[in-house]
Amino acid sequence: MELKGTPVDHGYSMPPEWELHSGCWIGWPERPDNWRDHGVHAQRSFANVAAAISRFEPVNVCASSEQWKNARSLLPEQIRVVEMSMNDSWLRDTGPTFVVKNRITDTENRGSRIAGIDWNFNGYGGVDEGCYQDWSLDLLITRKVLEIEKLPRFPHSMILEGGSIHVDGEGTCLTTEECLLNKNRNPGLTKRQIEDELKSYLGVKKVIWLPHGLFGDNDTNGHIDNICCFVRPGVVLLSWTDDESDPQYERSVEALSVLTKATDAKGRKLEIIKLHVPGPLYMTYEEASALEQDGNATPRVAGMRLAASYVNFYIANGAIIAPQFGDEKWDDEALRVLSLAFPDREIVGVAGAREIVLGGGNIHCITQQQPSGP
Ligand code: KQY
Repeated sequence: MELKGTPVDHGYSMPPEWELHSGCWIGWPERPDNWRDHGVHAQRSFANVAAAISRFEPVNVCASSEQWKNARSLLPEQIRVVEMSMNDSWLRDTGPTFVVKNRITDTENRGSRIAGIDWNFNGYGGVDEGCYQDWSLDLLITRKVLEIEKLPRFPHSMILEGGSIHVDGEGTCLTTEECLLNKNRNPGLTKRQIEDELKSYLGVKKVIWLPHGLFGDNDTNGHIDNICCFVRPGVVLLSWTDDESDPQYERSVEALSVLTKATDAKGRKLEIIKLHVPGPLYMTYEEASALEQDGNATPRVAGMRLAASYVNFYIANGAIIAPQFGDEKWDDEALRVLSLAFPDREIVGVAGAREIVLGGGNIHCITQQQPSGP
């Protein structure tokens, strides 16, 4: 069902990721120009992420008709596998941004307590600058998920991917100028107009803009979910490097400076926790050669810097599902920092995150939480 007007008009807002979920949605990788060896390695990593999350909340994996049987065979029984066609498998960006109605005392409020925003999508920047040429199937994913769940839908004409926003549930949104103000997304909208849309769709009162995302995150033009996220209201984790010769250093320092000066919607200064990036990691020749690149997607070449960051984790009910890249030094350090940041949650590291980052994102990018609602 399509709802007219904005989520805020109807009393909805986007809850923070740490609020209770009724489940999680994940896609299934298969396109051979993005996932080496026809996705077999990435599929194992996606399956490990899905299995890890399913210990804490119900998981739905969406796989194409060609891949349904394979996905079913690689996933634990308790995971629901839904047949769904898609151009690629980033449900954070192509699935619904769920919003909930908080005003439980409102007697007029008889509708669903949960709805989904169906943002417009252009394959991460359109035909000339995006990741792939045809996103017609991705454009239908949100509608399909909401139909399966029988939830109302708020369509929006603005191009926006879920990985480009984080909210604290108390009125603040974090995002990057590099992505949201990029001319390959919404060239007709000013910064002020984009802020206004975020306010009336997410229910936020203040937007904190970081200038850039993670170095090397060219696929998404710097999604926020690789560089910075909320731990709880007033506290953020920031992708960091101590290596001044790494181009990431300048970006982390720049973000630190903005965050240090910022106040959130409640007027609080932010506590900033640094989370060191792995590597730096690069695509190898062997990895690049196992891709079948036919011109329908942006070339992925040996030597390219991988957009690898530990900030790209998923907050499940009672747990943090965190990427592990096989980096002897920084994998353990990330788990340590996350366990201090989230003392009440089990920290679950998932090995094989390199296979996901080879495709351009990580655990947060492939997941989409569905809130339980009030
Ligand atoms: O990181 C993400 N949210 C998605 C990355 C898309 C990459 C496509 N090659």
